[in-house]
Amino acid sequence: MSIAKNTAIVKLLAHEAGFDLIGITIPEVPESHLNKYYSWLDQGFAAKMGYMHRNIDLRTNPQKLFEGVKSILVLALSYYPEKHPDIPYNISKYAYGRDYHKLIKSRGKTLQKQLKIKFPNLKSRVFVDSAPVMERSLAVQSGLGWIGKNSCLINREKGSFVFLASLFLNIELEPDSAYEKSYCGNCTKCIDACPTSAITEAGVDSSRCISYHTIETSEKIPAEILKNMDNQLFGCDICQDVCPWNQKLTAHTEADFLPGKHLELLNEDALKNMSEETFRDHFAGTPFLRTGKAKLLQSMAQLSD
Ligand code: B12
Ligand code: SF4
Ligand code: SF4
Repeated sequence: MSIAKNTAIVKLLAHEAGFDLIGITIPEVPESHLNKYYSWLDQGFAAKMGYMHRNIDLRTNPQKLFEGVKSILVLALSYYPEKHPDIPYNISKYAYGRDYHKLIKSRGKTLQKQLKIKFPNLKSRVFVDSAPVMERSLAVQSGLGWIGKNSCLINREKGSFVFLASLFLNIELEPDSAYEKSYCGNCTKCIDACPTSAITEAGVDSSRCISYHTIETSEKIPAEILKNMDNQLFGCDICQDVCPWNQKLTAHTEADFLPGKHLELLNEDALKNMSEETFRDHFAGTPFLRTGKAKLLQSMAQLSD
């Protein structure tokens, strides 16, 4: 079969597996993106996420992560919801429902199975978030959108409330053209709205980002950040909420991303009286599990002080 035909089949199967956006790129990270990454690290913008300094070789060289990779299928799934659930805290939209890694991994596996039927010699691997893969960079390379001033990948139809994933494949496919344009123009809404001035020309400074302080570290939220926070318990969507490209989006239809039962017990009283075991049972399969009860209670106490 021709490369063009194979490409069409792969894209069709990826759509059928339930992904909203699909692009293809070659397994190379452009130098301009690498330089962005290095300068981000050099400025200390990874804060205490030590893992961002590790496995640089794998991160910057997809061949080393998956030997024999010839094409990368970049996949995106919208999680834009209808409204914020009625709960006592502000939480990021991505935490309303079940942990997105699970749904995306399972869709990725379904896709792998379907592809294997069409291409018996296929070898492939799905990556979502946790592996040393430069997902936003790959998304730009595969034509899905541009990197906004808030650092997010923005697609003209789906906006930026999309998760990214990639499927590394050992077959040759026709790459899409990289996204060369930015549609941010003179807009600076995200920079102006960020309550902690975390958005810089060199990217987001994690040590100032509310998302980092409420999700990625068990340390207390520094007073200087806390004083600018508006009841944000878990993550931050401000720089995306204000973005003009996110104003007329259609809500997702994923049952997994609808507000879940776990939100009913996301309050100080309930958590205080909950054993670790009950916490793990109740928050199993949600993004709150990894953050843990102690950090959530600590943030709740800080927010109410
Ligand atoms: C570390 C990390 C964080 C850190 C640092 C964020 C940051 N901006 O770098 C913290 C904890 C703060 C964070 C927060 C959030 N994160 Co996060 N995070 C990551 C992770 C694991 C790595 C990102 C990274 O490498 N950062 C370093 C910077 C330098 O790289 P980069 O942002 O990817 O940008 C690269 C390219 O875009 C390119 N590039 C950037 N700008 C430009 C401009 C031009 C002109 C060019 C040519 C290239 C270019 O170069 C960069 C280096 O390659 C990725 C998953 C992954 N494996 O990639 C998820 C990821 C970026 N996060 C994601 C999400 C959803 C979030 C939050 C929205 C969660 C929340 N609501 O709280 C916030 C958003 C904050 C923000 N404005 O960025 C999604 C983003 C989806 C999207 N549409 O962009 C990802 C892709 C996870 C996923 N699989 O879906 N995150
Ligand atoms: S996620 Fe919040 S704190 Fe982080 S850069 Fe965006 S607006 Fe600023
Ligand atoms: S708010 Fe404006 S500057 Fe920021 S990402 Fe959106 S369009 Fe770009």
